[in-house]
Amino acid sequence: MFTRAIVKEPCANFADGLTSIDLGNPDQEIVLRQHQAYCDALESCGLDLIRLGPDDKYPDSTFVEDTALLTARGAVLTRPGADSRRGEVELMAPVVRKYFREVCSIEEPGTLDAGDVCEAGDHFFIGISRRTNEHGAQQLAGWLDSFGYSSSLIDIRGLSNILHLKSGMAYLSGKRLVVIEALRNVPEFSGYDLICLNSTEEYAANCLSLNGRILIASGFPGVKRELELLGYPTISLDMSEFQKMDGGLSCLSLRF
Ligand code: CIR
Repeated sequence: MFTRAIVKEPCANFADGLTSIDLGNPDQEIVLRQHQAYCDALESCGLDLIRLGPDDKYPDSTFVEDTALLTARGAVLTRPGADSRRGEVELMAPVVRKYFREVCSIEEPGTLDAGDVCEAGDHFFIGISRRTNEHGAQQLAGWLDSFGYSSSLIDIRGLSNILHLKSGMAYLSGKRLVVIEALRNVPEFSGYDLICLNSTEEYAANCLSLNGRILIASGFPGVKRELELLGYPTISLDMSEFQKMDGGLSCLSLRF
């Protein structure tokens, strides 16, 4: 069960953040409205929110997920792959230390964005991407091992359509994963039950399983139907403005 989540309000210059997609500029008023709806959804799943104020120094800082990995047995502060985001970790560190006794860090030359880390029960999939390098992934695997978790590394550098591993997959429950087509044949997923999304619904792969419900991006009826047929109640959220900045549902919070 998750009981808390850290969220951070989008700053006024959110539109100056990093992006690789050409979907236009986010509209700040809608950004704030969508962020509030996201916070409401977390609360409706039973989470108490730790709300951090906006920080104009870091336009991408509302994507808090990338700054830390929070597990039931300890936390790891990351070292984001993008220079413009590295300072976000310093701001997050005291918040994480307040709630976790065991706090480790990814150190140079490692880089790691926690958007590349997918927790699946006691196992973690770690993506090696444009942001997370092999040093960072190996350091994290070591920390997870010291916490008693297993992990496997998945190289996604050849996949141009996803920024992070979790842009293309999510863990639901038991042995069930949602994946995009390009990840269907990943050997590390053998033994898992895969829900494979068709190419028009790939953005919805970044869904979020929270205390028995699944938050999904709205506008993807196929995934919604499939999840509901499998017995998962869903909550749909409009994520249009975050998608413009390469962000998804998981990126906007740190759950623990
Ligand atoms: C970035 O490029 O770093 C941000 N604009 C988006 C980060 C999305 N985070 C995530 O998928 N965990």
